[in-house]
Amino acid sequence: MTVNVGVIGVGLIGEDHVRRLTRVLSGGAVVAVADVDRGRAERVAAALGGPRVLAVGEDVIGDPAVDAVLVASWGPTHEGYVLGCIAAGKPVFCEKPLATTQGACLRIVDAEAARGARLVQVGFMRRYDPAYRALKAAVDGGAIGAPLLLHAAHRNPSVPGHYVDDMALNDTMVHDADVARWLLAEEIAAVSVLTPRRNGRADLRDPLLVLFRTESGVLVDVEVSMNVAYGYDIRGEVVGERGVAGLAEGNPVVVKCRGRFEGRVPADWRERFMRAYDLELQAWLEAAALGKATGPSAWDGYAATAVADAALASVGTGAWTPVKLRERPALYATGD
Ligand code: NAD
Ligand code: ISE
Repeated sequence: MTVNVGVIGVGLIGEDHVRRLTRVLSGGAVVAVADVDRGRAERVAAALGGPRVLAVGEDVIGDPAVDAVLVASWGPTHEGYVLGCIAAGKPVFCEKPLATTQGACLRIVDAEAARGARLVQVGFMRRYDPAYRALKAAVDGGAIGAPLLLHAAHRNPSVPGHYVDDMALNDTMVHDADVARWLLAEEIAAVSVLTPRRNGRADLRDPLLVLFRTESGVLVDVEVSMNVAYGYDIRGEVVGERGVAGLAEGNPVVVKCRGRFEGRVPADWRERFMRAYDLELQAWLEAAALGKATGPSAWDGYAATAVADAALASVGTGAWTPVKLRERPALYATGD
């Protein structure tokens, strides 16, 4: 069966997802797109298989030819589209963040839980990345003992012009919140945000040092940098009771020459996580063909945004701020 997909928002990642659905993955076809920038939607549609261009996102959700919807518009617009998909009974892949406030995420959780079956997959693609999967397998395998610390860095070479301070936490750091919850298999109980001297290369609160304390007392430190210039660099290392497990440098090849060695730093998230995006969307198509959803859930989207909300409350003072989650509905009792 071919899943006919409608895409809302065809900016950087929306266009890339249309490309992979059209040219890389199997079992899906993009039949409709919409973007508030209609010219952009027309260019993307013309370049990539010629799906129909519809006026607004709601038209994509309501289109009888669309079996499942991919939302890749700006974060604050996600809630309305995801709720629309749930109301229409259509599987939806929503790019992270699920929504930019925990109140909005809870409205989605409530709507899906009331339906009694999952329709939503959130774009936390790191869970599909082969290196992160190997790291999780190493931690779960028990060889390093119980985790005590997780060191992480999330370094962007630069960010787009519309990027504002809060996005470092509610758009970028949400990945690190999700990875910490997934790797350590527990919730984050409290957050503190420290603000060092600013990077003078941009007018942003940059970098940030974000600390999580998990329910069992594991401490997580995440450097969130928006303007490191040298490339896109994602790091993670779990310190256990008797060993450490960390993401290796991602290079398939290192060149040694003239007394130096050199490897490549990925240019951006598209390069670093290309395989992860392919795997997450292939899994989404396979579940959508059955009218279902698997992988990172609306609950995971809510939990990560709750961490971001607590982080935003800590900015300026660095005070440890509790993350208070609602009781988890039975629908989200298991990982999938
Ligand atoms: P972008 O600005 O390049 O693209 C967003 C597009 O959405 C634009 O073309 C804009 O015109 C369109 N848009 C905005 N509001 C709309 C609406 N109401 N209806 C239809 N179209 C609308 O941004 P981007 O980098 O592609 O990010 C889009 C989303 O994807 C964000 O939520 C972002 O956090 C997420 N994202 C995730 C990853 C990842 O690694 N998983 C990477 C990049 C972006
Ligand atoms: C972007 O939206 C992403 O999701 C990337 O994975 C992340 O690294 C980047 O900081 C965000 O802006």
